[in-house]
Amino acid sequence: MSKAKFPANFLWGGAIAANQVEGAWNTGDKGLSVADVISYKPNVSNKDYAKHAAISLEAIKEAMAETGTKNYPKRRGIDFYHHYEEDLNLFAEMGFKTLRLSIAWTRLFPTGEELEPNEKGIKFYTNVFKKMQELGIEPIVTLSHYEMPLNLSLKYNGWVSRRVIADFVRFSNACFEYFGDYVKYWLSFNEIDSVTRHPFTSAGIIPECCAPGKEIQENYQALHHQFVASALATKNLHEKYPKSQMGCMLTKLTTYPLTCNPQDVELALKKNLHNYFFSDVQVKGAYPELMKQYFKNNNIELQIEDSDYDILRENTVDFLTFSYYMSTTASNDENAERTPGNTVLGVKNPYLPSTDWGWQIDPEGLKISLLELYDRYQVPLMVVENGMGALDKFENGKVHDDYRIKYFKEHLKQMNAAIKEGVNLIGYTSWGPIDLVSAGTSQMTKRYGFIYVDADDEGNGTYARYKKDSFYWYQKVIATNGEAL
Ligand code: BGP
Repeated sequence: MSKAKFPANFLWGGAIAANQVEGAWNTGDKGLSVADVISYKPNVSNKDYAKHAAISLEAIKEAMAETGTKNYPKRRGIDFYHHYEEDLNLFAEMGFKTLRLSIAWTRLFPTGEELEPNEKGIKFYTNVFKKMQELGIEPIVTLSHYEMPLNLSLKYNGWVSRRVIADFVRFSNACFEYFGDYVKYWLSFNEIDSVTRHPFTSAGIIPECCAPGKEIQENYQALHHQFVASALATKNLHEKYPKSQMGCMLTKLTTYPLTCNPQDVELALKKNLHNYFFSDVQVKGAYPELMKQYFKNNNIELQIEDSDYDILRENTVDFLTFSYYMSTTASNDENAERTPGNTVLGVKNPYLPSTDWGWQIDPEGLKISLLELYDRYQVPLMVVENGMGALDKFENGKVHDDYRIKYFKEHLKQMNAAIKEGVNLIGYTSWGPIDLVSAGTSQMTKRYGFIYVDADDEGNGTYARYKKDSFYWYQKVIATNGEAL
């Protein structure tokens, strides 16, 4: 393969989320978010995560009465709240052109229902954006990344209620008003498709509060409200800041048939079409016909107002972003070996190795995903999450993470191959450029970073930052615009 060549101005960087890094869960008048009540249970595998995340009212009550952070790792994160200058300096040292980060809704609107934003929250993010501007790091901001106000979840069963649209629009308007001069790229919902996999973290849905037997319908109802909210935010952004752009964010779950048995092919196709449903609505502005029929066939009746269709059609996103960690495989054979992965239980692909957490490593799948997405939508693409959760060995202030370098190298090469075949890819932000608390397992020791954070699963440690071998490797990749791959 000839030398890698990326477009000039390619946005190299990393991605973090407020609830996994900030900590300071009750500082600055911040309210409780859904992430703050997710407890850490040692040895919860990804396979059990969906169950674990389907929280009960009793568990929420217990969490609300608890004032500590020991059992609730997302309350402490990596204390980015107090370390942000140091961390941004480290990102700048790596040469980051961009950083994807999210704004905690509860720092601005502690219960989600206030009419005016909390000044302390505005101040914190203003400081962060000012520092980024100083360092020449372009922000990509996710408005909602698994951190909706817990109050909205308890009072209205989260996004199931239509009224939450107005709360979100007020929040997003405040973000545009206060941070619009610093931010050009916005994303509405992180992995919007995840409502159907982990409804609580993604949409504040508490299973006990759903109408009996209607959980699936209510998940899709919540999703519809998020679609409308995202479109309204897009509308407001375009009106106020015509040069700014809104993107959608999808978990790219590229699925292969395990065999060429047409039944397996059909199953894989259906899974892929379901994955595209979420981006179809946001990029093309309409519900796909097959999805409408799927709802009918499954007695899923959604409350959709006539004007919603116009809102969706008239306010499509400007670009599409996605997370890519692995591919999955589908089979009709009930006995086929299963493997866990990003809350998706797929069939084991015999051609692929796996990470310490059983996620199948498939760099070529990234290229396939890019080709498929670009061919389908013809809008600029960004890979906004990709990386390898691993058990790192920290010795004498160093981590020799050659496995991570290998993972990234192979993925970036495939990304470059897709660009050479014509895909308009404008940026790449690796997931967790600094170690952070895992979304799925709440572990600290599932590490993704180029930067090591001295903290363990129970929160013990100095929280000092150390550069891993991969730090210097990524620095070189960015400095050469990918040529040093
Ligand atoms: C995505 C989420 C991230 C992130 C990542 C890795 O689904 O958007 O928030 O954490 O997956 O998952 P995990 O933390 O479970 O390893």
